[in-house]
Amino acid sequence: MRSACALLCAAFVIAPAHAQPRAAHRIIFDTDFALPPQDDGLALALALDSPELDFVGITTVAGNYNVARANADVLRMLEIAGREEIKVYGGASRPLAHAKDAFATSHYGKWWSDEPAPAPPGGFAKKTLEAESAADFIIRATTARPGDVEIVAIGPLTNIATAIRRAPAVVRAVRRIVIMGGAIAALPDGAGNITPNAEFNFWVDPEAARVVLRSGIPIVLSPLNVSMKTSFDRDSFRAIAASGSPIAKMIDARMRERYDANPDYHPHMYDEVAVASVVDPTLVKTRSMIVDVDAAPGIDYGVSVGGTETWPGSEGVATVDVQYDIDNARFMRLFVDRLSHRR
Ligand SMILES: [Ca+2]
Repeated sequence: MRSACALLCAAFVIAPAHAQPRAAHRIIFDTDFALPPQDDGLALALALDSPELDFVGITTVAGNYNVARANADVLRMLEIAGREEIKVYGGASRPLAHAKDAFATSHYGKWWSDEPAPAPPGGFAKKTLEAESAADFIIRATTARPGDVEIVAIGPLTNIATAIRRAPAVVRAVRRIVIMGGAIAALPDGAGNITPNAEFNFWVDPEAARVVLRSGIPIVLSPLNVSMKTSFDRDSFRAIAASGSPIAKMIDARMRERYDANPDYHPHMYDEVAVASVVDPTLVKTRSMIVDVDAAPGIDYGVSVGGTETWPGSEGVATVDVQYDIDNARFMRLFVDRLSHRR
C-alpha cells in the first residue's frame, strides 16, 4: 500500500489531473479596443476561445476611439467572458507626434478625443485597470522572460514604440510581434483605407510604426492586402449567434440589425486575421519583404512601402514577413468554431 501510495502521490505531483498543456503562444494583446462589431472585439473573442494562446496581459491604446473607451470596453468584455483574471494596462492616449487636425476630426477614429467613455452594455465593469502603464508593463513582462513573449498588436503602435524607446532591451526580449497594419501597394489589394495609400493604424501613429518596423524585432505584418480577401457573412454570424454563449449573445445583440437589414452584409476581417494567423499560420500565405513607413508630413504620411529588393532610401530598413493571401473559408470555419465553442 505504501509503495502504491507513493507512486500515486508522485504521479499527482508531476501531472495533476487538471493540468493544462502549456499554450504555444504567450501573448500581450495590444489593442485600440471597442466591443463588437469592431474588429478588436471580435479578435479578442477569438483569442479568448483559443487554447493555443496564453494571455500575459492586455494593453490599450487610442485609435478607433480614445483610450478611455478602449479601457471601459475591454474591461467589460472580460467580465462578460468570465475572464477577469486577465490583467489590463492602460496605454497611450495620443500618438507620438500626430496632432489633431481638421482631417482627423472629420474622418474615422476618435484617437484625438477627450470624451468620457460611454457605458458599455450592462454598465461599466467592476474590474479595473492595473496601476502600471502599458509601456512599463511591456518592458517588464518581456524583459523578465527574454524570448518568451509575443505581442499581437492590433492598434496604433504607440505603446510598443514607447517601450522600445524607454528600454531598448525590449528589442532582444520580444519573441516576435504580429501586427495588423499597413497596406503594401506592390501586392494585390494594397490601397489604403484612411487616405488613398495609408492604412488606419499606421496613419494614426506613423512615427511609432516606423520605430517598431525598424527595431529589429521579428515582425509578421497582416496588412490590408489580406484583410480585403476576407468576409464575415450572414451564415457565419448566425452560427455564432445560435451558440448562446455570453459573448455570442453580446455579438448577436450588437450586430443582428446589420445582417437583418442586408442579407449580403459581409464585413472584412482585420484584427481577427492577425489573431487567427497566430493560432494557425497555415491559414495565410506570407512572403519576406522590406517594409518601412513614411512619417514625413505630406501626401504619404503613414503610408507603408514594401518591396522585395532594396531601392534608394530603403537602405537599412528591416525585412519582415508580410501576409498577402488567406484561405477565407478555412479562416471563417476556425472563427465560427472557436466562437461557437466547437473545437
Ligand atoms: Ca484595432
